[in-house]
Amino acid sequence: MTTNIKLINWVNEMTELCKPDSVYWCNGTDKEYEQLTKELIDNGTFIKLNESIRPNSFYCRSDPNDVARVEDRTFICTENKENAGPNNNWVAPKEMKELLLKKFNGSMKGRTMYVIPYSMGPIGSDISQIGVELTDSRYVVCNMKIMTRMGQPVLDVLGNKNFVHCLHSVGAPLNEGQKDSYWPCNPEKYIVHFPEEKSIWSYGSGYGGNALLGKKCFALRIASNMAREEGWLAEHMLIVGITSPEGEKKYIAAAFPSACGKTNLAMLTPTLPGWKVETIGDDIAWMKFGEDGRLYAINPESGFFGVAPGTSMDTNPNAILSMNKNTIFTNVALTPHGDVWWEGMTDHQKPEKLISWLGQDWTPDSKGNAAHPNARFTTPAVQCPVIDSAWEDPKGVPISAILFGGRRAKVVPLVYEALNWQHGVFMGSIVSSETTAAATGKVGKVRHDPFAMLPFCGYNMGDYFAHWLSIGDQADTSKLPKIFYVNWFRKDKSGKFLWPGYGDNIRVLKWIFERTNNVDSAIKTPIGYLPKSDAIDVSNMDFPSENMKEILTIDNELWLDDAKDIREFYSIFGERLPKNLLKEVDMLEERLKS
Ligand code: SAT
Ligand code: MN
Repeated sequence: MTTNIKLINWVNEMTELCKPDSVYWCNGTDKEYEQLTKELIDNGTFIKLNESIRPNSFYCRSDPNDVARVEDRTFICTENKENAGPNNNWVAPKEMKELLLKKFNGSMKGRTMYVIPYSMGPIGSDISQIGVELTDSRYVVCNMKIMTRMGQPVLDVLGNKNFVHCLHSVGAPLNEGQKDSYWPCNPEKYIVHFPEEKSIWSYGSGYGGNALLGKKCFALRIASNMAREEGWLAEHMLIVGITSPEGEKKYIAAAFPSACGKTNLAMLTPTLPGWKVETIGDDIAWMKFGEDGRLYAINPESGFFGVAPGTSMDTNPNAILSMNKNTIFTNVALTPHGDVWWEGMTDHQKPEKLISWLGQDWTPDSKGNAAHPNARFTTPAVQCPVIDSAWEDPKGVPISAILFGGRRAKVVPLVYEALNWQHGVFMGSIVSSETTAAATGKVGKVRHDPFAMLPFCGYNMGDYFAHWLSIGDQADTSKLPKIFYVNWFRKDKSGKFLWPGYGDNIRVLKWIFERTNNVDSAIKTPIGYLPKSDAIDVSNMDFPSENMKEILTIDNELWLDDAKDIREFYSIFGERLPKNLLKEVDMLEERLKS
């Protein structure tokens, strides 16, 4: 329980507005989780998986129209439109509030409103932040239990302090006697952020980042605003520890757009003997300067909400092992034994007969996938066999390198290194990637996704670039992480991936690791430092040197085309674009032409 008057008053006000049948304060215990999962089974939302194969795990199908983040229904409502920027949908706060008050009025009728106090980051860490989510979805409560630290211990540290107000409703009130749907939601969706009052109002969707408000809404969109005000960074990045055969350990953070293999990189099984990779986080990093002047990162989450399709014992054994118990699976396929399956799980052997994510009989001859391409597993981070011993360290871990990357079939080489911090910020700002199924819309289209933050930056991205530049100005440059750009997805002329990726990515990480120790293994090119031709370790691997040459080639003409495209993209930010980034394009073009 709590004596926090702000919280109590807000819960009362929202109860009056949403008119739930009852209000339940979550304590965060396993017993509570057990009760909620029972109720979800009774409602037809969860199917209990075979206890002897996958203990304490559940299968869930969503409404086929509620399967991913809805970027076109996501809003940043600031007083001044310019502060939301061209990267966000904007509506004036007053107008949006009026509309939302109508939507939320009575939206929880016939349901329970759950109060979820949660901490993003280890409870009590200086870097952590507290939010409270009010939701009428039990599915959300169960996922929040895995993805965040939640319940009474959070109220205890919250005391009388303020918190991020997060209101969520699936927008499906129940009339007296009306039977509930297995996945209640509303065709009309609003994912709305008010950065100036640090609140989130989410209506109509029960899925992932639309509904688990600690994740993208708080830990990225709201936190990016806090970070800018307070001089830190809230980023769409995984965090891993890498240990060399000599026993030297370094931490790196890496930003990739959704569904580009962040979870795989975060749990990588190295194919180079003696190297070790350990996981701190797979999606979000909050970074602050420590007393020693270095950047320290925490993972604000406590679970993984990972993409299931493509995950296998070959591609990511640690993810597979993480989810062998206590896991919620959403929109994968169900086997006759009461276990789960998805495309790419067992390449050699497809199951004979399944029930698809749409609830239909499915055989290998059926049309369409058995699992939705954005099907997810929600699993506790502690279950990862390679979870780093420092993953809950309240101080965070010191970051030696920052990686940016995207999915690009052409132009971008396997890896290159920034000339300096400002050039590195430029590299982050020009991230572009083929779109994936993590958001609704067309898949496979190249779009600019600066810092992999385009859908997650809660303010004008021009100001965000300036914030990144200012982090460099504040710091002792010798202590800043080095910045790199990687591209695992380059293809040859016939359309085949040139680089095997997955466990072999350690070979690129090894080069990066060595570069942070100033090893002389790079050559200066117009786009930055590239590995010398023999600098990427390809021992015990069948990788022809022609392929290495091709994957490290830069074509000046193609890069000049990209530079033009960058200018055009930059132009949408108008006056808010830092002049120094335009200078970086000028300098890039000069280097490419000389
Ligand atoms: O936003 S989600 O949490 O649904 C997943 C993602 O886009 O990375
Ligand atoms: Mn993500």
